Amino acid sequence: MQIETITTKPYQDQNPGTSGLRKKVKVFQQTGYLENFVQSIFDSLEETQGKVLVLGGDGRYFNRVAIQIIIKMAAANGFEELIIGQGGLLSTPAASHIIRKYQADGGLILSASHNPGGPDEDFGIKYNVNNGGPAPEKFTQAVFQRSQVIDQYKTADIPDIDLDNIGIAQFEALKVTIIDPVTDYAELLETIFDFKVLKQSISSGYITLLFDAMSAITGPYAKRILVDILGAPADSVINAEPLEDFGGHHPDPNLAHAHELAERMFSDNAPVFGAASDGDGDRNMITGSNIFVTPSDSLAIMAANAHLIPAYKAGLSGVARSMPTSQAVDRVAASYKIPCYETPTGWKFFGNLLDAGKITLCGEESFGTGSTHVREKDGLWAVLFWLNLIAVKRQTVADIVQEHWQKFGRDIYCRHDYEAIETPIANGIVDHLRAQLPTLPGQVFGEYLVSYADEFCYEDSIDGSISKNQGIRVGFENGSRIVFRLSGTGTVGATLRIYIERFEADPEKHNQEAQTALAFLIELAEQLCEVKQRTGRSEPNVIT
Ligand code: G16
Repeated sequence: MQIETITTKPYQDQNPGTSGLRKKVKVFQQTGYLENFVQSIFDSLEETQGKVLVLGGDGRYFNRVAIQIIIKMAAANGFEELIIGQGGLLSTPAASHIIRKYQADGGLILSASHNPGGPDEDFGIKYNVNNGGPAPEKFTQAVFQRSQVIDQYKTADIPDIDLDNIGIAQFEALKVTIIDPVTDYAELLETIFDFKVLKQSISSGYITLLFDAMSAITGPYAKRILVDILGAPADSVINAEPLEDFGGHHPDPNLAHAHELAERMFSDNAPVFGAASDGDGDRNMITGSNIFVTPSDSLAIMAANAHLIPAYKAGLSGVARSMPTSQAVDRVAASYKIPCYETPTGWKFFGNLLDAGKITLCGEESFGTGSTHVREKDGLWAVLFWLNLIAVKRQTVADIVQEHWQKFGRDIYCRHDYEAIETPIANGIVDHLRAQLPTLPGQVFGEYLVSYADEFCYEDSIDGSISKNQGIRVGFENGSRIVFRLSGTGTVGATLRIYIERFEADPEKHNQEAQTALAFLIELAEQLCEVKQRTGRSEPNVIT
């Protein structure tokens, strides 16, 4: 094979965010843009010669084009084998599993997750390391630095690969293996959950369910696992065909974007269980008949009941949550006397704790939960976890939630997002908050006494690495919190996220609507950051 070295000019904006590089498709289509970033990744690896790389994406627009480019570059950079999902498809958790199962050296996952897809929308790419998880910050920073000075990339003159047929092709030293994207992952889930009980509960009609794949990657996975293997009726999975533009929707599993599911779940004849996943299959939204379970509560409930799931019956070594996630799981950990870790936003921060066996379960407010089984959050895993709980507890989703609140109290929680703010305005908001940090402690707002105000800085207990500026926290003496952060996953301007929580021990007050129960803290948060004055907005774009 002939290898060409192409001269290129660096782009200055290839700084990976919370989860890889996410930009508009048109940005990725610029001459050499994708190639520069991929070569920067390859250049930042210790070795590419003779290595094995997993490759796949969520099927969004530009996925197939990008895969062909990457195959040629991988060949030129000396990789020995590429393992690619049929059609170029792999969900993020499946990619993580395949890296681990086949002991690959790493993987490139092509996705912009829950961001919309299409020629005018978003694309993304990230590198996962050999534990199956997202590369740590040290690596992503090295890639960014390399991308700022890169002046050439390598590509090989091999023909486009047929991505649609399972099998092995050899191009001189490069082996290209096209695999079924679902089989390995489905087998993994079968080792975790009680498929016999699940089949019985579904076939007997005890569990009725609805899964919204949001025209994204989980369609084929959900059809195989929920319908073909577990026996749910075919119409239990909606929007099951992955589309390059997700049918024009945001593949974001929340009540606003999964509206078809939401309408069915909040109707008179709602199924027992409803869920949705996102573009690349790592997020999950859990609902039951006429109830929505917040991701923070879902994590806490999973932790409290994990011993009922076959893979976790020996108990959990520990749990972790991202800093802005509610403290509900902390209460479970305290009650079970297991450690609870608080990490910055970004799944990559859980990797070391999972690898070291310090935690078994972890999760985030951003609709992500996962465990030691892979090194990514996992949407369908969370769905099966809940189905397994319903099947063995013989309770509805609402009853499971109520029982949990009775036992542990309720952390009433919400997040307000102000999207696409002009970057200087968003930075001004953060600077304004930062300036108040020294004087906030000791101040009283209504019944809330500020006990601390700081900027979250994380020291990884395994490798000692330090991550600064991970969000501004205002904590109150009664355990309530307000957290402010700028998102690291948006592609237009800046997104301000405001996270608000308050603990309610009194069961009489557990069924309050969150926005009402948190109204005082929401207003206080808005005043502290001056978001409305500074942006001219009257309300957030999304409330979750
Ligand atoms: C990614 C990360 C998550 C993070 C989420 C939101 O998820 O993997 O850890 O919580 O982004 O991040 P941010 O608040 O910075 O936008 P995904 O599903 O988008 O890959």
